[in-house]
Amino acid sequence: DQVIRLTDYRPTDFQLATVDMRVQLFAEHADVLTVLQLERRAGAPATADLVLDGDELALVSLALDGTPVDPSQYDATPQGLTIRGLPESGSFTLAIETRLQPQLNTQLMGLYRSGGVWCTQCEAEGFRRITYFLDRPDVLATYRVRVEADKAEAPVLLSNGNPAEHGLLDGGRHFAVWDDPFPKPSYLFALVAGDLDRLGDHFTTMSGRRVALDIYTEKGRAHEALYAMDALKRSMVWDEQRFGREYDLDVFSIVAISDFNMGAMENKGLNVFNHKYVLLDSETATDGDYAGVETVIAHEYFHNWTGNRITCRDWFQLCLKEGLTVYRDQEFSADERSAAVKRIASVRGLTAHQFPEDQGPLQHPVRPSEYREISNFYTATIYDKGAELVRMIATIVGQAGFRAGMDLYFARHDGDAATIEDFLACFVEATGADLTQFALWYSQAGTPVLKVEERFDADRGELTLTLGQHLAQGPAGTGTLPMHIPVRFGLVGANGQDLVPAPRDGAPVEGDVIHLRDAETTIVFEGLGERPYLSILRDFSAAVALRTSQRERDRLALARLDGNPFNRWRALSDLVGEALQAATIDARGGNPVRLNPAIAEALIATALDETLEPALRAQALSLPSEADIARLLGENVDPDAIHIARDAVVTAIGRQGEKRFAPLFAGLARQGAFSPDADSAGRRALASVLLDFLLAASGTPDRAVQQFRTADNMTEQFAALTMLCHRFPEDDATRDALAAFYSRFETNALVIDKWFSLQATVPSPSALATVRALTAHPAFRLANPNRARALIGAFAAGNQIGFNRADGAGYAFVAEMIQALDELNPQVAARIATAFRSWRCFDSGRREKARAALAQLSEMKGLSTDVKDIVERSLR
Ligand code: B3K
Ligand code: ZN
Repeated sequence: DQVIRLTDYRPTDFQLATVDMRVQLFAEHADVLTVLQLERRAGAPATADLVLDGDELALVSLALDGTPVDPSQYDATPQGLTIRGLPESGSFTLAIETRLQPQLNTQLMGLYRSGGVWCTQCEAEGFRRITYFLDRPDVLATYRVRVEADKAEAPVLLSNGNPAEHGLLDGGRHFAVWDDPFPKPSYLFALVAGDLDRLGDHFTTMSGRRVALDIYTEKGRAHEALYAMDALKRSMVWDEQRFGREYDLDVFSIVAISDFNMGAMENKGLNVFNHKYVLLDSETATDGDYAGVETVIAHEYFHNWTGNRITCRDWFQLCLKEGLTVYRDQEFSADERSAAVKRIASVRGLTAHQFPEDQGPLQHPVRPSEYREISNFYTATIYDKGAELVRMIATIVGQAGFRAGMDLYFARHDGDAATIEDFLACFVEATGADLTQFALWYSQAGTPVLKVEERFDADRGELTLTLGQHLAQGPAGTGTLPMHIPVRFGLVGANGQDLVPAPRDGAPVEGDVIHLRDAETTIVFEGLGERPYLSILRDFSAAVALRTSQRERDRLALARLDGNPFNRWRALSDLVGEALQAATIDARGGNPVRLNPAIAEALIATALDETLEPALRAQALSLPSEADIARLLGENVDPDAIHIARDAVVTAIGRQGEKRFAPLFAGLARQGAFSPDADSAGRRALASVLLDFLLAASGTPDRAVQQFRTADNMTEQFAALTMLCHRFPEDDATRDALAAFYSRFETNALVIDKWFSLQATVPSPSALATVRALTAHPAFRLANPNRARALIGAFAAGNQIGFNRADGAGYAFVAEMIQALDELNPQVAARIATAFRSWRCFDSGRREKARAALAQLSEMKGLSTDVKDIVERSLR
């Protein structure tokens, strides 16, 4: 396995125009005939060989313009096909036959079977597991695909594009032909065949075209796709209104599959989804699941323009489609739900997942310059930091400028395989902005620290701000130059009103944005009659780690007064974060944990503040997680102390607020039928955090038992079960509830996944024994990615004290499971292995145990490139 470098990019020697495929599906094998129409590129060497990618392929036959090719003219291996002596000019056809065994494909890349259904996953390099091909995103072609199968076994036959023909064949078989008129790279190819139910609907586009919308599910479950269908239609409307983007084919289909490596895939006109992001109803899915379905449906749909109509030149440009599409789905959710709550949730996700990645051994720039295994680069950095960069561009050029730049991007690059430079050029040309320095964000890895100091001169009425940026050189070694950081801010007056800032002439301030470009900048605001409260980095306008000199008093005031709801949340969150760090130091020293009652009071007041929407109050009351506290502490972390401290802080807040929380909790009880809408979900979220405080204060499980028994929806039932398991793991009531839950939902894999993850995340050193025992449970299947993630992934990434046990048994167990999983599915194994990424933050005892587990893993024979890459980078 070698390193692929951005600087080595060059176009192919051959150009591909059309792909004509026939895929014949049988019980034990599949025959694939692929006819490529090719031509040597102008200027390419006349003698250059055609080198096609393959992965575990078997060549059956090869013909050039209808004549079999002499074996002396080509070399075929499972990993590639090289053909010599092809025509110097003019177009020619190559017919390639391969034979596959989809039923044995446990990697779930290429063509495989899931619950009897044939389906494909090609991004990034799965198409080469179906046929020999120029399997790279800058090779675009139109596809015509004929699928054949037994009619009873696979009444539904799908591929990309529009339906062209279908009919019967001998022996109970049938066929369907699909035509995709839009040139696409191979990673967007899809094929599905099986006995599926269909939920049908339609959408009329802004220009009046009727599009058939179909969601395919396993038998008997089409009704569980109603919410997904609704989300799809809302996404289609939104993209027309917000970005002027219309859908382009006659059909748009989604297929829900139970064995899937990730969330979903945006194949042209035929999205294939993990069924987790399609199927749900109120009895089996939580509010979080509803929000997840809405987001993923929107995300994949938005890819039709940002990813499919305009794709990436090479995989180094992955954030061009992923960061941009995440930005688009975030904006959609902000418009459909509450913008402030969505922003808080996104930022919490970014700091919980991307920051540790960016600050540890797996750090890489948003546009990497090299990789060994591209599957390992579908990361929080590419997706979520990538989205933050797009958001920063929007902040720099303004909303109207952003739309103008996007319009130019769509107009200029439709049908292209584009680069980040192409994208940035559109904003520069549309708005006149200079993004030269900003572009460093794409190449420099790491989280910049933004330091803000303030000084108020009461006599002169002047506030002086000193802003400094610092980027430490990390393991990626990608540079530390000062970047262009847009810092949104406000000056808050004593009554909470925003003062109009008057920066001294020449200051880099435009409206409410400071443009920090230097390592350090000083800005003076004049004409202030009183000292304002500084509300800095509003809405998290840049992906930085903020350090302020702000005092507790100011933060408490901002938590009450700030007109920017995001910053109001952050003021509280910073206060609580600092309190939790101090509490951890107390706990570690064996001292009683203290909490400033004023901080608890600020939280309680926020909970009771009826002017704030319940979902926002719920966010304010959800304390930083144990992993968040570990990240804030940064080094020599003792997760057991964190657990004790956090629990003590929750109990202290619960006791202080109990009398006020109880009636508030009772008042949130719903009248009438369940609804998954954002307001109702927000009320449930608030009730749920209140319940946790009440349980901590009372020390008895009664309220949770009651809620578990009477809930008529999964959100409330699962919240109660979670609190029982986490707070009262040894209680009989908990054991009974877990058993009742299992037998009620035994046949619903998605709910049983929740049952597994819940037990994997019980914060106790004994969770390891539970998890190990659950690997022998009859319902556990390592080969099913959702199940493997639910048990092993959840334990490794979501159980701070279980995984990081001081004796190293958690690390050893996870390493052992990664090795076993790697033999089946390297991609999923590698993803789980990323749980080790923060190992250097722990105390020296744990560090040594983690290093040993990683080192042992890296020496295993037969390890996949995927896992080896993660393990070796983690050790660097
Ligand atoms: N583009 C796919 C991800 C493919 C991951 C390949 N290992 C889903 C998405 O981001 O929309
Ligand atoms: Zn995506």
